[in-house]
Amino acid sequence: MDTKAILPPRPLKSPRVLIAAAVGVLGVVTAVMVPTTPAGAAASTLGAAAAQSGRYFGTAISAGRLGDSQYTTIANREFNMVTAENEMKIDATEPNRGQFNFTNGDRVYNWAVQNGKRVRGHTLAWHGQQPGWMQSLSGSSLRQAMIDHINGVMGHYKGKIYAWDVVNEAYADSGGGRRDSNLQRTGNDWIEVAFRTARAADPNAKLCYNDYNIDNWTWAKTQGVYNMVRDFKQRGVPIDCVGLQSHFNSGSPYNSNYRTTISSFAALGVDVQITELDIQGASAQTYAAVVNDCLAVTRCAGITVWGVRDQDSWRSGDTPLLFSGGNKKPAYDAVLNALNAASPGPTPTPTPTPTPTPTPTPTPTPIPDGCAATITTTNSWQGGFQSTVTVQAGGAAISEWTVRWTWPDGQSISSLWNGQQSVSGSSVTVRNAAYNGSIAAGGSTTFGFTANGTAATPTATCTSP
Ligand code: 9MR
Repeated sequence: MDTKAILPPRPLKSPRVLIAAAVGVLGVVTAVMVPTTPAGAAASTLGAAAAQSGRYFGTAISAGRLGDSQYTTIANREFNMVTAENEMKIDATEPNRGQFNFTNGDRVYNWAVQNGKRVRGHTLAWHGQQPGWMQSLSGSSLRQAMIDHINGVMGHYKGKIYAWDVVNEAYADSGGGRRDSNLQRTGNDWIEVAFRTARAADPNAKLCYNDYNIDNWTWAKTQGVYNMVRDFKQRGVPIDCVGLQSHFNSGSPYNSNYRTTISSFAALGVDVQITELDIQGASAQTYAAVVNDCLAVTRCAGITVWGVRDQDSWRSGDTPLLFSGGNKKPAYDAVLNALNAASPGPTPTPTPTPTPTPTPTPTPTPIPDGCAATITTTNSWQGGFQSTVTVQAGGAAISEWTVRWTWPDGQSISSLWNGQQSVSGSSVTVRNAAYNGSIAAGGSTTFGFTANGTAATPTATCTSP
């Protein structure tokens, strides 16, 4: 989806006064490493300036530009959060059903992490950039493919991603309802199924709903998403954050009620992340206003701009970013100054170190044959279930592994990720995938599957030659 139909705003018929009911916040406080900028001294990069108030400042990174030293120099210096612009999307990561490809996703991920940055994952369930095989699916097979995709990608990046855009752009441009799509036609509950699957797949990642044109508080689309998030919080559907893409242009301009949008979502008990910021013409004043609106709301966790230099933008003709070639634009200075002017704000409370309770040292169970495997059930429903299998190396590193088990009651695997399966009757054999055979001494990896039948956790054996 390269162009978006930007429809005229549809103000609510009777804008409602939002009662910012303080809904219990998630009991999770992420400790952020804040680079030390001496008190009173202004930070000289966007990432360091944002970190002064416990926030991040990120950019979209494209794997194809990592060979451009002007690009990587700016990106490395200025930003401390990275989103893969296209490389973790569905068409990139699962080009054929059940065959995952993380080559370019890993390029972006590794560049970010090797340079000390955190990573936002973008995106798992979306009507856009679906591979052909997924476009042609419908009904329960599409629903299953969505679940398998979330498990495959989140399993690969488990424990490594700060936040995932679990569902992207599911609302219609006008009217406040859902967008029609093949995913929507699988049933209105597809979004919550995606979030529940995501929580089980990586409990440490923040789970976001991400969309464009939900920046203006009076627009019906904003209200539609707000009502969904409120409903999810009330019913306990796991959601941690809302991504405001914030692509501002003449059809969808910045409005001063943006701060109300941010604070209203935050009052539901979710973080707000500005995920794809760009502003047609890059007005310094508008960029500063966006930053100040985020800084005004404690739960506005950070800002990501959608590209480094104007020439990198999906809308390069709009010159919407902070750099032109290697040069900082006036908007850059406005953003840096606004971030530096922020009050130190609530220093993120470091997670308190629990007082250690003396426990008897468990006798480690020796791991035979170099590895051990444990099956756990992560999700179950009528007629099916989902499991994660942890493969752990013993006292020595291993370079390949094979896990075997026998089903007790005729269960059958419907889809498996991060491994290669062969099945003979009730006996299952799973070998490592090309990318996860090597495990350091004492380390572990996981693979997962969905299966038909009653949830079971048979004893699994692991061998490594
Ligand atoms: O910037 C991305 C561009 O390179 C792709 O061609 C396009 C294809 O859909 O996606 C762009 O990124 C989009 C993001 O994934 C979701 N929100 C809108 C972004 C701009 O279209």
